[in-house]
Amino acid sequence: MSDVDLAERIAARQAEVGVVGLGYVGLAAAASIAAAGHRVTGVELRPERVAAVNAGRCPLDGDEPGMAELIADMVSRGRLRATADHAELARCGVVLVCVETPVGDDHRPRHQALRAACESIGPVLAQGALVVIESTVAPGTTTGLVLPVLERTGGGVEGERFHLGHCPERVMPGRLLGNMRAMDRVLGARSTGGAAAMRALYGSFVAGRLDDADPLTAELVKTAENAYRDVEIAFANQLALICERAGADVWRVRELVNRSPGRNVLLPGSGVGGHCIPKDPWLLASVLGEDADGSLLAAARRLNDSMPARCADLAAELLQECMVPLEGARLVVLGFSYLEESGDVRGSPTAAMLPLLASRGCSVTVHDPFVPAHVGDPLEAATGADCAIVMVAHRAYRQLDLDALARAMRRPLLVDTRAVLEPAALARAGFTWRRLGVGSDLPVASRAV
Ligand code: SAJ
Repeated sequence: MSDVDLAERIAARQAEVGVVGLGYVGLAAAASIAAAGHRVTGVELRPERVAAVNAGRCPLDGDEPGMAELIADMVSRGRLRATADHAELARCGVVLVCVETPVGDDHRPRHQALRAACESIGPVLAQGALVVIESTVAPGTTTGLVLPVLERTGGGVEGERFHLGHCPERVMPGRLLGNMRAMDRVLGARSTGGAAAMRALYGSFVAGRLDDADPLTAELVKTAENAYRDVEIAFANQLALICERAGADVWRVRELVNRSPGRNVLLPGSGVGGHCIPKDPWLLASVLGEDADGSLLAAARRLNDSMPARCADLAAELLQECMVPLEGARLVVLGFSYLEESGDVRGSPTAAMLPLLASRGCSVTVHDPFVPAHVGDPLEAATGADCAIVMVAHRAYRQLDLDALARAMRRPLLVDTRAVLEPAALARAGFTWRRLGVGSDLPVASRAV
């Protein structure tokens, strides 16, 4: 298959597309590409996921607007099917790789799943097919790991036996299909033929900009955009810790800083969770080898990962100031997911904080309107509590009846790590409270309990 043929066949919807890995990214890609008129075969190791897709169901947790309907429609039209057999990729002119690329406890990239996928793809790959890595990988991985595995197992060199590219995904849980269609994409291709084929494919379902680059640039762009966000959040958290020590109010400080042109201090908070932001800075920093741990990126990661402990300390300090023994204190933690209005608990800062409270002898009740294990009436969860800790800026917490909350609790003490509750309303309801990033010797409406 010549380069031009492949691009033309893709544009004419005559090249079947394989998608390896039907997780958040792979499923959104498979459904979107099928919706653009291509035939798509998803390859997935988990049999229950293969069965769900072939039954026209969406196997993903959480609410993904339009996904279930689109999968059902594409499967019924015969444009999308799933299998566990990599051999079926032999029919495909394009193969997307959307497998997990985690980092270990040592913060080093774990590419086992990626390597295994490439080992399975190489032997069955059609002559001249395009392989695109969509997974977020450490810079240098596409050429340093994927290329040699595919050349060895495919029995030929890139540019002749197959084309290789990297097009990092930019999708967020809860907005998968919308992001898949709207977000700009970077086409990291190794050859002009590969670039033409990538542009033919992504141009068929992406409404955003398509920017040409090489694979290394594309890897750097993806890991850098998330590392940048992590450093921005770390700055906000660092400023919060400084304001606490200085006896100032970070929420007012950041508001005034952001009046300055070109400034945009993000929001301090209880920590940084999710699947992307905590991981991608380590993928980027891995380029530094032994120097990674001393990098700005590592410092930002350590600071953001220290925030759940700071939240536990705030509760301990407040209880101490109000002469409530920590041992045996009953706490209610409001928010378990990593992000407001979401049930996604990956990297939950609350999950990191709970053992720290337990080690101090506190008993804890957790509430979260989006996490099945913790749903219910927040007032019920707060019944008899000595202190409440707001960890996630869920809308439901902004709308809490604070008088009713104070009545339900044994003591009206509260820590607000996301500045979701108005101080005046807390004072009116008789609370004594601490806000993350606000010095404890600032005048507060009431300290007596
Ligand atoms: N967070 C803060 N303060 C902030 C912003 C976020 O503490 O000012 C915390 C959140 O509470 C959460 C974590 O950081 O625990 C991550 O939040 P996020 O808003 O970055 O949301 P994510 O994890 O879904 O990040 C995704 C990323 N998108 C992709 O990887 C395609 C990220 O690049 C986006 O910038 C982000 O969504 C977004 O803007 O929504």
